[in-house]
Amino acid sequence: MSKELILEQARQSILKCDPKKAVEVAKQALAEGLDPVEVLSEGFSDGIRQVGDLFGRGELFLPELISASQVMKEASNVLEEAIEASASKNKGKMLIATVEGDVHDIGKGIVVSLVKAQGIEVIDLGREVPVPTIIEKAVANNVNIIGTSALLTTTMPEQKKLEDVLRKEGLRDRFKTMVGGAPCTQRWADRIGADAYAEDAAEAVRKALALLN
Ligand code: B1M
Repeated sequence: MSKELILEQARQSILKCDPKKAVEVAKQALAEGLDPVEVLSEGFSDGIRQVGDLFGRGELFLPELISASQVMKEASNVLEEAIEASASKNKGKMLIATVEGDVHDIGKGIVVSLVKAQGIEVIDLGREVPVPTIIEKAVANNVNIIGTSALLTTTMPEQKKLEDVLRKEGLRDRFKTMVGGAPCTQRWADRIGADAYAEDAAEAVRKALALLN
């Protein structure tokens, strides 16, 4: 089957909320030797973004958004396993969390897989993680980079709070920080004083490697 057809089937499986098809397409993509990162970002992720647009325009409702994100998770699990299996040697340590009040963790999961595959050890704290917990775990695990993901305009301020608390506690120079998530921008990162912003998972890897250097 052609790559374009597989990518289109991946998109459609999300738009049609079909978990069986999504897992089947993910496995077929791997069997045909396609790049799992490309299948995730140009196939399934494109599908979930289209679902988000439909939801934003009121053409689709919350239960459908929830179902589509569950299908996305199932497909991601198959592909992320393949991405992580190709991981190389350890180049540093990064802690990643979705900020407090925010349950969106699909994109963070992709970032985690790609960063791990590049040989960076990742401590993934999951989602809805309060700033004090992020800092406590970063110190305890002596990480090099703290990365936070925020998908809601209402939770982005948590990324600023992290910078403020790190500064207040005299810990800011001990870590590099990276922010990401759909509403974030380089301008936001500059404004709050984060060391890096990444638009997608591939850029997150490039920026993390640069920060470690
Ligand atoms: Co929600 N949601 N959602 N949602 N959701 C958005 C974000 C929204 C834009 C949809 C819309 O209205 N069009 C909107 C936010 C509006 C805003 O803030 N201005 C929204 C809303 C409103 C909500 C609720 C409030 C809905 C409600 O309850 N009425 C609610 C909030 C709950 C909460 O968090 N407290 C809610 C809930 C949900 C679900 C639970 C149903 C589900 C999340 C499931 C999950 O993640 N486990 C969900 C989903 C799936 C979405 C959309 C459709 C898709 C998000 C996604 O997974 N994208 C989203 C619409 C959209 O983004 N267009 C939407 C695919 C993913 C691969 O991309 O996450 O951007 P992304 O990650 C990318 C980059 O951003 C970057 O790399 C990733 C991979 O390339 N990146 C990083 C991400 N983190 C990074 C960290 C880094 C570096 C890069 O360094 C550390």
